[in-house]
Amino acid sequence: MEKTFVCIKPDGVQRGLIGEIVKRFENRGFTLVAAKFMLVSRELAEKHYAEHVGKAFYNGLVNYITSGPVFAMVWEGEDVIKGVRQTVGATKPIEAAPGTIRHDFAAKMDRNLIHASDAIPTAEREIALWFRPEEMVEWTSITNPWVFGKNS
Ligand code: FUP
Repeated sequence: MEKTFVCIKPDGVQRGLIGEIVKRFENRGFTLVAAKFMLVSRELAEKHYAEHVGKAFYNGLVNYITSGPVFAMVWEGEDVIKGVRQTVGATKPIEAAPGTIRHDFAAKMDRNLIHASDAIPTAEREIALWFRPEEMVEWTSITNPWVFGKNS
């Protein structure tokens, strides 16, 4: 099943939003398959944000993600990449739809609480960057047929 990488950034951790955010993905029926609470090294931050090298906001972005602990996760489910991005909301919180995490808890792009992969190749790259294979827990949630079941 499809997997995506999600990271609650230092502002989300400092503001005590880990439980609230995890609950929203659990509520949708997605399955948590890896998680760790950690500090992000400059090296990891630079690899994660490699596509933004040279942009005006790049240094600030690396400073932000390395400024305190983060909660990194991998979630699994049908269309989980799209579903998680939908629950996260637009990059600029002021443009995020009501009910999304960024709408409900954030005010500006520089403190937008959370990262989530935007496509299958990105998700594969980010999961491999942040997690070792042995940190991934393969399991099947008993709710799957009630969330991802198909009528026949
Ligand atoms: P998202 O996938 O929604 O996290 O957004 P992007 O990958 O486009 O951007 C990554 C991060 O860079 C965002 F969380 C915020 C930051 N950013 C800026 O600070 N300025 C910009 O103009 C674009 C992105």
